[in-house]
Amino acid sequence: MAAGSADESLAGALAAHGLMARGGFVFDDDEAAPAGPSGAEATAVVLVGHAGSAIWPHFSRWRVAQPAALADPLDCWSRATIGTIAKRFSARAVFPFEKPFLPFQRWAMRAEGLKPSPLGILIHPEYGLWHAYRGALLFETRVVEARPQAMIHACDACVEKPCLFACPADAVSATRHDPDACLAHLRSGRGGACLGRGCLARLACPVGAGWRYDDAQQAFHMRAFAGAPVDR
Ligand code: B12
Repeated sequence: MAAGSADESLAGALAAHGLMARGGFVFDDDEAAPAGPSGAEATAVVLVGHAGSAIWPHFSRWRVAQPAALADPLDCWSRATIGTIAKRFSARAVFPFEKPFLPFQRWAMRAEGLKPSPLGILIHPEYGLWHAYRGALLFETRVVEARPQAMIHACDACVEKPCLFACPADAVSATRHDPDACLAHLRSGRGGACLGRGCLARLACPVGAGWRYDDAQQAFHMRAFAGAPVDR
């Protein structure tokens, strides 16, 4: 996380939308960094994301004012919200959904010391699987403090590993996650439970259960992932 009073106002600007800085780091001198706001290589990156359903009321309020047929509404909201904040803080905003994909998960591992769960999603010791990245701010001048890399990896301490037994499509195993099997199940007509309640393997994880997304948010993400129409 960046230091100083500008940092506090960045935290405030993000919190006004249910977002927060999810750590950051300075790119190594010999590393090819993405471009910053001027087009020169960025010096540092701060990840922007959320834990739990903090963004949902903000996004939902914004969405009712948008055309009903707006495609990829959460991505549009992220662009509008984080893009505006980036300008205010002389940063360049980049997004996890932009192609070619930027390595958001690798950045997050570096910034916060997180590791992947068997689902492919990074697990956080407090938020469990209930967090995500909506963008990142690339700075050319900003100094970001180094973060300790040794976070507790909750999956290592989990003995029963209920996530491995909860997926009706057998898409989750200790060694690989099979998104194609997940998608085939969701689109088969038998995936009603997953589409309605959210990913059953994710829900089976006992870590950070208090941060679980609310029902509307879970259904939105699963339907968006499956390419099904999303309710307003
Ligand atoms: C492509 C993609 C997918 C593909 C995965 C294909 C594949 N095998 O790689 C599909 C469409 C299957 C997918 C699904 C989901 N994804 Co996805 N996905 C991405 C995306 C856009 C790009 C990944 C990438 O290629 N990066 C480029 C490489 C160079 O970056 P990297 O950091 O080194 O890449 C790491 C990931 O690719 C990861 N990985 C490899 N295989 C898989 C498979 C899955 C399912 C995931 C999640 C990650 C993952 O390992 C790499 C090494 O660390 C990222 C955003 C991003 N820009 O990273 C989100 C992202 C990884 N996805 C995310 C999420 C939440 C999901 C879903 C849970 C969405 C949902 N429904 O809610 C589902 C999983 C549902 C399920 N049960 O299967 C989050 C993870 C957040 C976290 N806490 O870690 C990300 C970061 C997006 C975000 N906005 O935060 N995803």
